[in-house]
Amino acid sequence: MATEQTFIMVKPDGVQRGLVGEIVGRFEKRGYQLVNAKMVHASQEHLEQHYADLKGKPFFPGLIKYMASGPVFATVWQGKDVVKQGRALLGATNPLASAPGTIRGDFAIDVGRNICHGSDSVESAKKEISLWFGQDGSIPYKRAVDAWIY
Ligand code: FUP
Repeated sequence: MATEQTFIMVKPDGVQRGLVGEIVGRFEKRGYQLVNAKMVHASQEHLEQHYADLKGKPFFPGLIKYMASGPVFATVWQGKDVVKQGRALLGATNPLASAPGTIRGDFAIDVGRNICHGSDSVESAKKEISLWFGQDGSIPYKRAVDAWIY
């Protein structure tokens, strides 16, 4: 069975709007396995590391300020093709380009308040899981339901 993992984060607006359960539920119902989760009020330095690739973009200072404005809900998900399928569940970065039925397409209208983050590749998932969870990247456990999902 595939053990691919991705990092999915409910951003401060998603937490404030009470969308944690909705977002976690969509991944669970699809069949993906939650293998780690925590609430974090991240520092600016930590967020600058997370978004290091975007340093220099005009929206970078505003992005860091928004992400540091309140707690986020950081999660690790596991399952077949979860990086690509996780991005599909989230929808396009700009909610106005996100199809209805996706998380952003159902709950957001502004790119600067797009509710959630998902790793864009297996490589960045590894980096992000390590940045947010350190050594304890995931808590492996057997699910009886996998016999029906796979
Ligand atoms: P994503 O891979 O979907 O997280 O998208 P990016 O890495 O391109 O952007 C990261 C975050 O920057 C987005 F989630 C929202 C924010 N952003 C803006 O605020 N304005 C933009 O024009 C582009 C991105």
